[in-house]
Amino acid sequence: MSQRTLVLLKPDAVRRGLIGEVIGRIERKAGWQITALELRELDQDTLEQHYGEHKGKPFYEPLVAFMSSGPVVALVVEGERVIEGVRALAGPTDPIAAAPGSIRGDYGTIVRENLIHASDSEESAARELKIFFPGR
Ligand code: IDP
Ligand code: MG
Repeated sequence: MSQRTLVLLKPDAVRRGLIGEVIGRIERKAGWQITALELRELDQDTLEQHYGEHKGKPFYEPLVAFMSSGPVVALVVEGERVIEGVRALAGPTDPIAAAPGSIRGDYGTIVRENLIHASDSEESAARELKIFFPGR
């Protein structure tokens, strides 16, 4: 089933020079296409919409500060089961618990600075794509 998902390479990935590494892993999956890609800084309003579900949690404010600490790369990826697939490439939220071979498992140590965001369901993907790439 072909799907679309929203991927963000977080400011740590951009600062550490891992854009190519992370995008390369996505590109090498058979049949997936990157159909939009942009380096951009995220404003508070965008982050509030994007991470609204986490508002009020202890990690919310530092997360928003981190996500606005430098540019991110926003991508739309399309292809077979891409929502589940990019989440699998990323690994679980905590990079120490993430298996080696996953993006978070290979490059992360800090939960907040876990390199990549990927939509977690069709509903989230539709909502997040509208925030980051309205009209596409
Ligand atoms: P996900 O990115 O794997 O979907 P979520 O639970 O949706 O994880 O959390 C969103 C982001 O908030 C995480 O990717 C991570 O950057 C940050 N985060 C989540 N839980 C914690 C925490 O316990 N401490 C610090 N940061 C957290
Ligand atoms: Mg999430």
